[in-house]
Amino acid sequence: MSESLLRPRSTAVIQAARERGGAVVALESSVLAQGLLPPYNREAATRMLRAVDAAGATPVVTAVVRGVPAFGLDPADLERFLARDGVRKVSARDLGLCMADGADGATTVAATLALCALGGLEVFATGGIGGVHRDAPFDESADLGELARTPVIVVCAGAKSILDLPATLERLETLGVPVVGYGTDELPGFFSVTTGLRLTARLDSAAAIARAWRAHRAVGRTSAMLVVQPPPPAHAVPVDVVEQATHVALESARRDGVRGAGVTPFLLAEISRLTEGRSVQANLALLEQNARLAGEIAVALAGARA
Ligand code: PSU
Ligand code: MN
Repeated sequence: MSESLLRPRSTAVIQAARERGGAVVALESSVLAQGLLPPYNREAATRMLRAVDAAGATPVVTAVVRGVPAFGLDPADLERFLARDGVRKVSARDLGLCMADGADGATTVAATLALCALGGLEVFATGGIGGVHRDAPFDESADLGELARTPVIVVCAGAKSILDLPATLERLETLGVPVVGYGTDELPGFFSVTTGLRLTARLDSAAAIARAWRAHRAVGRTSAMLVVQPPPPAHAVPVDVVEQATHVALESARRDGVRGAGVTPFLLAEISRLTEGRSVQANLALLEQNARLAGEIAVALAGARA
């Protein structure tokens, strides 16, 4: 890693975490600055940070802070990101541009993976990854390409339900990204528990995931490994409710001509409105649960290294 590229505090955060046994979990910031509206984005940050910590690992939110890649946000920086005040949505391709402009950038899954590679982080928790969009198969999230080339365990609730999930699963296979169900044999539906899409791998403990990860790396694989778990059933939204809202939201996006990086935040906000906030409660619950599992996996990996 080129240490000089990072804020001094970031280097210190990673160093301190390594000294505590190396159990570190990266968290993205686009879900905070673009994916969820206030006050829910603050709740998401608090719940995820606590969950990683409670599992015995160190959480680090990745971002570009005033042009500098950062691992861990100072309280004042976090406030700016939560206020969504001039904070860009930064994918992997935007990192250099955001840095050169000295701007604040909230990192998507793709950009967070790029920063994980830079900082040597191996475990990352998010909500749902991007993937192949419905009715627009040429609109494929840059998350997929980065997952194909970045060796990081990504804990999520599958791909966001606004996407073409069968196509996304096929692309992950083509790209050589293993998809492992944690306590499930099927791909979760992000806001909902089931999709009916069968997975080819299932592991039921953090230790088993850590073992599979070490083997994946030992055999020279440089792709990510997706670990998927459904949202907690108490907060999940029934598939038909999500689908109905998604159809309406997609129609609005088409009508308003929403394009590019704006599509995902627009659809998530519309679905939240249409489900009267149920999707947001599911999103918060699954983010927390994913952060906890990522913390457990990071602890299992660190234990094996010690
Ligand atoms: N997970 C959530 N909410 C989000 C996201 C993930 O629960 O808003 C973000 C992630 O940062 C992901 C991005 O990388 O949505 C996908 O955006 P796009 O489809 O434009 O690549
Ligand atoms: Mn896109």
